[in-house]
Amino acid sequence: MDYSKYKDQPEFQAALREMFSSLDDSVLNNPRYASILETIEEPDRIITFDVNWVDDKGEKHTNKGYRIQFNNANGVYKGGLRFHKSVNLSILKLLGFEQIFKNYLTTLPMGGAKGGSDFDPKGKSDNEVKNFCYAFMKELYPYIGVDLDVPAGDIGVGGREIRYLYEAYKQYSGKSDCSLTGKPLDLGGSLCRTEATGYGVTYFARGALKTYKDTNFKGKKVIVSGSGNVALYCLKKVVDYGGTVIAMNDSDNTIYAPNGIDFETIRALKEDRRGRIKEYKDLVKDEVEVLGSKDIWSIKCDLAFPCATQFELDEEAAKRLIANGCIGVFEGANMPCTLEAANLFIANKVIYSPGKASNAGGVAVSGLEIEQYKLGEKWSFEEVDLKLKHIMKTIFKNCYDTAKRLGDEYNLIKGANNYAFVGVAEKMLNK
Ligand code: NDP
Ligand code: 2IT
Repeated sequence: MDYSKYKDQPEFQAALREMFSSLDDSVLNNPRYASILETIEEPDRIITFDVNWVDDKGEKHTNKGYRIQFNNANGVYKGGLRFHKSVNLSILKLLGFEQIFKNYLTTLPMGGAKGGSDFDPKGKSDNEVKNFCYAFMKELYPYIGVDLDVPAGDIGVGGREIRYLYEAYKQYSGKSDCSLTGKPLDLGGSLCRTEATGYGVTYFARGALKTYKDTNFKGKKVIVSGSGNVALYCLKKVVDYGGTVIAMNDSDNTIYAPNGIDFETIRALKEDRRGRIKEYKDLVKDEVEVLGSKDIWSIKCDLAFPCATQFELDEEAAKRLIANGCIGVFEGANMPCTLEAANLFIANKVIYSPGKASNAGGVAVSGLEIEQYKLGEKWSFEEVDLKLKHIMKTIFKNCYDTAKRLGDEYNLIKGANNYAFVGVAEKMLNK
């Protein structure tokens, strides 16, 4: 595959390299898949628009808005919206491409999409975020719908933003179908969606630890990077299972708490007050050290859950984790490890799970939110959580069995990619 044509889209190029360098010869040389190997990198549709919004002083601003409808062979376009100042087409194509295969892995009927804006929600008032969300949806609403394209959250888009976006969607379209997931409960959201990605990556890790190393979370020192939606609920479930989360970060700082980070304290700081992670030190009596954001991977741990953003963990960080005795790295974020880092883990028999497999719990429960809407049902937290556990177990089994069949048991990149590529390709051929 010639990646050079994407030299101006380095993030997307990295996603293509991860996929195509992992495909088995039996897939790459199969004439049945020849045309698909050539065309799958092209999104079906890229929608771009200007988002014109007004701040609290009455000043006008314009941001870029995007929706990439990548592939709907496996069902309705599905994937989150990201609001972050770094957002561009290359990053969204990486995320949209990953989403195609992730969504197939969930076993639910969903195609792949992604979208967002370079709008920076940091330091904006609720009213400014609301103005932005309404302006964004004014442009996007004609392109989405429960049987067409169903966005959800991602970095910078949580319950508050989805509320504004959904209310705007209803106002502009006159419809109240399930055209967004991750909705607050009063707007028809699903129980356990908030927890789903973080819980899901922990369920995946639990199965992998048992299968590869015949061990569990009890007594393990764990690093969870980030401190947003995915990281918080990963911490919660790791602690439920007997592990201790000793470090987390945001883009400014790392907190190192050798006796463990308290879930409710960090949740309230980040979710309720939108505070910065270094403030945690003043909220607890325990010993807490505040370090630089990048220092997180220098801390000695047994398990690592990168849950912040793409390429946060590079080869140098991987070497340090391995030297420090880390036995498992489970991606909660999308492509947080560089391919060089991931290959180092695999070569050293550190369990490594690619995000498209281990963070699929979020979009899986989004799929269950759509299912509940279509059936006119409301499932209990326990029901959804049980279905999530089952889905994560199935994802692990399919990836692990494929890796083993290909003679590379520790290579879950191969496991996930070969399983999902063939599955998506067959859907495309049968469309
Ligand atoms: P949030 O916006 O809730 O949190 C993002 C966290 O990552 C924040 O702590 C943020 O810190 C940190 N972060 C962002 N950029 C950087 C950076 N450049 N360096 C260090 N830290 C950074 O997002 P989510 O928790 O929802 O998403 C986290 C990851 O998980 C993303 O990769 C996302 O694509 C992925 N994901 C999310 C799912 C979901 O359902 N939400 C589902 C599956 C995957 P700061 O506040 O300083 O920016
Ligand atoms: O990366 C992801 O899977 C998400 N941000 C969740 C997408 C969704 O549609 O729930």
